[in-house]
Amino acid sequence: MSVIRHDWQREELLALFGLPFPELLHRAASVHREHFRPDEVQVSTLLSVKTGGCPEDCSYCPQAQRYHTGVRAQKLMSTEAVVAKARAAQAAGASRFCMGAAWREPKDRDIPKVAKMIAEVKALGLETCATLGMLSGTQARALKDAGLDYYNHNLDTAPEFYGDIITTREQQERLDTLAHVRDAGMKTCCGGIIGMGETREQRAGLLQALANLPAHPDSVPINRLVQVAGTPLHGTRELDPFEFVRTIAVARIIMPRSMVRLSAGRESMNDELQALCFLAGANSIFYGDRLLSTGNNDAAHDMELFARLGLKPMPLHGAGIDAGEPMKAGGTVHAEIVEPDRSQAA
Ligand code: SAM
Ligand code: DTB
Ligand code: SF4
Repeated sequence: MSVIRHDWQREELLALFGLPFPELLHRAASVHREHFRPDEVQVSTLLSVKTGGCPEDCSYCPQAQRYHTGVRAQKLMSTEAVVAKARAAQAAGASRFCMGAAWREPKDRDIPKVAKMIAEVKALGLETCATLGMLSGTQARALKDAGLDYYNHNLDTAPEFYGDIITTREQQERLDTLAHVRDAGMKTCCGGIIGMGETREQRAGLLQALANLPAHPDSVPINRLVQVAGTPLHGTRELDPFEFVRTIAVARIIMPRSMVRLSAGRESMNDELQALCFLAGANSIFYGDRLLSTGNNDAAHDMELFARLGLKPMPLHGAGIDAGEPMKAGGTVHAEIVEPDRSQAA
């Protein structure tokens, strides 16, 4: 039975990364089954409610104003337009709707507008998520009061590589925002980007930082860098796809109860690579034809892939076979798909 740890050492993670591939996948798949049905994948849809024109210098990002990527700056969308998109996402099978804004941080005057969007999306019966940049404690509480379930704010990369990627804000400021989000009682969605030219040790460093947060993020988005012309990271050497799968597997092993999300970069993965990621313990995807400013996989193709693999979208309140209560000591580790007793899931 895997235990929840917050004291992972870099060497332990590197030892996991270095396991023979079949052994690593076996371990990850075993941990996955302790907490989740391996045939369920949670589907979230993203909407960019405020695109482009961002003052930050994140060197991967097509929405940073300073890079010439062709992304046009737009104003905050109207609540009506956001709700219409949320309805469509729900009708297409999404259970969570994530609203993203290309802001360093929201201004206080933006909060009531975003709060209204959140309240109306929540009223549809969707889980709500937002990613708006850094938040103060007061802003986090206002979003929580509006009905926000999750806040996405990524560590992005290992502490020692961070300064090579972003100079306009410190990683510590990200940790502060995550603390405000937890203190306000929201769930955290926090991950990073792989394939930015980091070393394996730095990939391990990102996962170590995530697992050693005061609470494991409820969702861990693992993005594979989407290389956009005009950004400084365009032209970065492509990562070996198996190294990406290893990263997913190590994330699953060290954060056993978290939803590990195959996030940006899925469009450039073939079906076989995505299947390996699901085998390695990924159990969430961004679903719908767009991410924020870039494209995503065709939704019909995703459903076809689910059908070919015998996967199904995770029901809204079915996040994990042990959701709500910790699994009883001696709980069975299933070696095959079994019907979990949903009466025990809150
Ligand atoms: N502006 C807010 C912020 O940075 O916190 C929220 C939106 S921002 C686009 C959310 C996350 O998207 C970033 O932290 C980064 O991890 C991811 N991201 C942005 N551009 C990406 C790219 N080209 N490839 C992969 N992930 C990317
Ligand atoms: C996350 O970790 N990945 C998503 C979400 N959180 C907001 C964003 C991916 C953005 C990819 C580039 C774009 O479409 O602009
Ligand atoms: Fe701005 Fe967020 Fe892009 Fe950084 S990742 S440039 S903060 S939109």
